[in-house]
Amino acid sequence: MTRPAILVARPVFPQVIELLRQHFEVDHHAGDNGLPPAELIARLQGKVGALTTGSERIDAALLDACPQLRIVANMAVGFNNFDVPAMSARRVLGTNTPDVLTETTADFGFALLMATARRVTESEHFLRAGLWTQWRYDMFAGAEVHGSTLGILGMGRIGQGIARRGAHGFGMKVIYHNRSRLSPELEAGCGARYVDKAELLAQADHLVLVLPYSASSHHAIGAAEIAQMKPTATLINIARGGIVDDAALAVALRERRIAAAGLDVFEGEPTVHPDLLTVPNVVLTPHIASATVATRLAMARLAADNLVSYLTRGQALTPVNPQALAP
Ligand code: 8YV
Repeated sequence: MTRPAILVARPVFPQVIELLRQHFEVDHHAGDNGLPPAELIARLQGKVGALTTGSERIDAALLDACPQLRIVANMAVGFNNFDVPAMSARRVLGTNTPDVLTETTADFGFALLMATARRVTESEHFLRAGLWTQWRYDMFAGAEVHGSTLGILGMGRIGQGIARRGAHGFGMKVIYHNRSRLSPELEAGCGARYVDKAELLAQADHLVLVLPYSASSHHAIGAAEIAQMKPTATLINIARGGIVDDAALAVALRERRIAAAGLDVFEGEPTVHPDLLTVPNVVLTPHIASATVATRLAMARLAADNLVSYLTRGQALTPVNPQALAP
């Protein structure tokens, strides 16, 4: 009996490829660069499943060109690279990797907050450039973290993890805004108080973005929102590029309308807005919030388990559009 064929569209741990080879004919694109759309379509011919990352766009054109595709397993919790209605209409299941990356990503949100507030990378560049010849009382003096007000926009699992770290670890006053308010129990558990978006912008000393990307969150933080923030505030984006208007942010950073920003995600990544590369008061990282060895392995395993479970037993573990399978 011929085994089902799948495409792994990005380099993945060898042990996960081995696991997949126990069940499938595996075509593994192990190159460092992603497949351009036309090549992705070509490689998907004859494949019933695909393991993707957030950078492979699964849209109607791709689905129409790959009618045999039944499941796309994203190695990411975010799935804004999926056109979910188009997938559901064609009965293609999508899966993501929730939970396994929550605490690791919250850790990184805090790492970026700390690095940004305390000017860690800016001061390291100064040291490496051999400029440390004297001392001044305000040399790389940054913003206080402990005891300050932490604002969180988007209060899912990762947002709650960041809130717990802020409230319980750093004695911060935590405020949040979200489409829906948490239950009183969850609010108490993570020490956070619900506020409207205007109050969040006005009160936060450190504003962390952890909301999913969609048409309604596009440029949720632009020039008008930045203008409502404190001039001493920092802005941290570990959510998705496009939630922040990067061009407007670069202007605001240059003009010191806010103190600093920490960005792990960018509009049009891996390309970064050139103006962000020239302002000193921004910490830039290449979308690594979930990148610990253990967590990336757990994400890859969960994506692989979704493929195995669905294609061999008809049941996925973490589907994002179970409605695709409704009779
Ligand atoms: C991924 C992420 O590493 O899970 C997500 O949504 O943004 C990251 O953890 C990235 O999308 C690659 O798939």
